[in-house]
Amino acid sequence: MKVKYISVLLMLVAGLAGAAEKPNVLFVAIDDLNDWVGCFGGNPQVQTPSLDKFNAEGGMVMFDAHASSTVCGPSRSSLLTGKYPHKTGVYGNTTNLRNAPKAKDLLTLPQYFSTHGYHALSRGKIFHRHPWPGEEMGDQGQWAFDEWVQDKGGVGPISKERPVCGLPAEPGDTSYHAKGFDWGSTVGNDETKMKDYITAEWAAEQLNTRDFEKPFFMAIGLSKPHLPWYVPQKYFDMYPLDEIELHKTIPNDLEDILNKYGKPAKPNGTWLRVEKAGRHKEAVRAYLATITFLDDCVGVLLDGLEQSKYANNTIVMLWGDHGWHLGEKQRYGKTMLWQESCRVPLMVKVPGVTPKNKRCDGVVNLIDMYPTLIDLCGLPKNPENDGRSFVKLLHNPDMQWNTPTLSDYNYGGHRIYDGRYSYIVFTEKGTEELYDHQNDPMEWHNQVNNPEYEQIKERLKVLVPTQREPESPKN
Ligand SMILES: [Ca+2]
Ligand SMILES: [Ca+2]
Repeated sequence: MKVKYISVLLMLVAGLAGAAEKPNVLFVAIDDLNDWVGCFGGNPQVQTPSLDKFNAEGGMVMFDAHASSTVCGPSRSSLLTGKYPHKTGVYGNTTNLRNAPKAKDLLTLPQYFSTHGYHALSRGKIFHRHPWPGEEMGDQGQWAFDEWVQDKGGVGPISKERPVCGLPAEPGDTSYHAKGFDWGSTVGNDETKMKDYITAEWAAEQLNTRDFEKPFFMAIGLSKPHLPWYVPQKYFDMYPLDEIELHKTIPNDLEDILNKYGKPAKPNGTWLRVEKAGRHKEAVRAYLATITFLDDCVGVLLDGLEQSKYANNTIVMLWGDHGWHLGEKQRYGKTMLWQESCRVPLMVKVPGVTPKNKRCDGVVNLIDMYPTLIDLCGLPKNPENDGRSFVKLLHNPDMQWNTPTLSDYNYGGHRIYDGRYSYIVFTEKGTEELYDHQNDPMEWHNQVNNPEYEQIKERLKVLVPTQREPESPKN
């Protein structure tokens, strides 16, 4: 009896010790941030001291990371369920994973942590928001967390005119960009009143005032640099307009491309009206200003972690949900399968593992975050995960890691990328593109009809999914 009692006691102690050893996770989503981050080098003008400091302190730059889909809803649904859009039918912003027969019963990442001994808490945009019966604020993924806090705050722009920037949409344009593509300075010049700042402060306060009984999975969503680009004037002042340099583009870039309907590719409407008004520098400046505001919020959050008792046992995974075009391929926005839409900033800090000031060139995908995090935390594998853990790469960031990765967009749109070549196909009309990033990083020259690239095309083409789930019901 006594022996049995002691062994039970030992098991309990061992169990507690095991729980104490589990690392915490700080999972940080940033909405619509492309590679315009100092340590990613996407735009040498950008000022992102907090993200650069994070890199200097062990937040490794995952330089070749890609989204599983190139717009908020499906990107987030996919990385949070661990399943590609072509397997769940969650293709667009108007499809909620909770209505999708192939997605609704999957355990999302926060739920997986919660069912494996973690306290899952969140504030800010992690899931895409959808209307939902009985939920006044809509379905924001509240159900996926043990503790969920509605974000709040925000200050409007000084001008009551819309658009503030004075760049009206073309008549008949009903797209989101018709009203949403806008910029201007906010009332009060005070970043601390902005929603993302308040969200970051909230997170820092939790980390510095609470004794979590369980290891935590804290998901923090920051909403900038998503449109509209309304931030305090001081951020605009950091980027004198006459010093703004535009990305180099070539005028006939679209001439070698057919779009998903099999028609010649065209510039998007937003680009055309900025072009017509001659205001590209202002648009670029507004995005830069909004990034630097966002970076200040990241600083509040990460300094908060650094000052807390959780600094040395918390894994940080920070990611943008897809890229953003600012003039490349004559577009503003996302939703394409080109590099500027697919590639994302991803940074990972595993205390004691990831080196300081390090850039890793392995090819990874946001859908890999789910299996990587559960692997890092010693949780059992989830057989439903489409992605693959890159824990080995985190331990050996210079190893070769270029298994081709997939990005989906809409029904039938796929891109296969292996670190050098990208192959894009829209299966409905069979239109294809192929780019060689070694000599063409901006994807200016479509090589799909070049016989020299035939074998490469065939190698990547066989990796395109052949089974596609129909689009799941709209909200
Ligand atoms: Ca987004
Ligand atoms: Ca071209």
